[in-house]
Amino acid sequence: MGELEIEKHTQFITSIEKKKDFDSMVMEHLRMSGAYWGLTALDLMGKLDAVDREEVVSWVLQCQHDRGGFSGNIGHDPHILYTLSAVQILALLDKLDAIDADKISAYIEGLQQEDGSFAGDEWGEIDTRFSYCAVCCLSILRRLDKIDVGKAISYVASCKNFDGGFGCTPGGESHSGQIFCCVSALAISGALTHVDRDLLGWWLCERQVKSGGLNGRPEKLADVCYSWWVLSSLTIIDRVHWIDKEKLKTFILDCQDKEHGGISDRPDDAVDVFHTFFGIAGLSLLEYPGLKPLDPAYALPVHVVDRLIFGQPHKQQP
Ligand code: GRG
Repeated sequence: MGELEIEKHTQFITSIEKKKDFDSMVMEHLRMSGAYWGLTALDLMGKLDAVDREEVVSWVLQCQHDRGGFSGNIGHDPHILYTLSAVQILALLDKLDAIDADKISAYIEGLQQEDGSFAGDEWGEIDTRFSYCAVCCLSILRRLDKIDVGKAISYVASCKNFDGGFGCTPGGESHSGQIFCCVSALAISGALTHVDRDLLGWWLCERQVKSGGLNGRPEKLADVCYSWWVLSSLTIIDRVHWIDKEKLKTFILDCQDKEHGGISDRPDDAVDVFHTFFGIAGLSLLEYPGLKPLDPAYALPVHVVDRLIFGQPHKQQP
């Protein structure tokens, strides 16, 4: 297992920008989320100074469109997913004053539908991921009152299943990724009463397999990214002690490329920035020594959330 290779992971993340390989080409349209994963991972490791903050902020601002939303890269179309990533990056870098929060709020407000759900962009796909993006983004901007929060909560609650989990739309299969989105959206909106903690906690802790890793739904393979999607949800509902934390820690550390840095989905697979972030994020929730704590609902370091939302240190609601 060994230790978390902080120096190697820092090198891996900061070298991504210079690479012109296949991975960077296929990720070009979602660079904003890639930047959020990389920068947040660096901050958790105490290595954010390895990047040029001004350069990052200038690029983020160039991705904003007239209607207020952000795209995944310059020259692409805006989407709520990248709008959240952009706002998270600016929050992380303490640069929210560089943007017009009312304009972003108007863009998000325009995506809310009559039933309370959210479209991802002008093309109208509906998914509880977008409900989370809307609620998280507006909460960071302190403008939750710009949408119909009651309807947003009702829509998310309507996606709850008999097993305690949540899906993309009403009746959709429970999946750990969607559970993170729904539970976090409800937590941020102060509506966790819609969650059956014991039933959901049981379903989530059943995600741990023999290797110690977590899968996203029954009969699927373990993947490091579920260390975040499952563990953040368990943290919010206060049921982390229902899994074997040491075995999960070992699984994540076994997914490191100890020579070149980076973390993969499973041991010995190719590393990427998505799994590197979610591996480090999972370890942070497991209170791995030397890592800063990450807020399970906002997916931002606790010190950032404290500064933005609470103005002082806080504890997650029990
Ligand atoms: C700020 C952390 C953060 C998130 C923003 C984009 C988003 C909001 C949430 C995504 C939630 C989600 C659906 C995650 C799952 C991603 C994933 C690995 C999907 C793979 O699905 P399958 O069906 O994999 O290919 P399984 O593991 O089920 O076989």
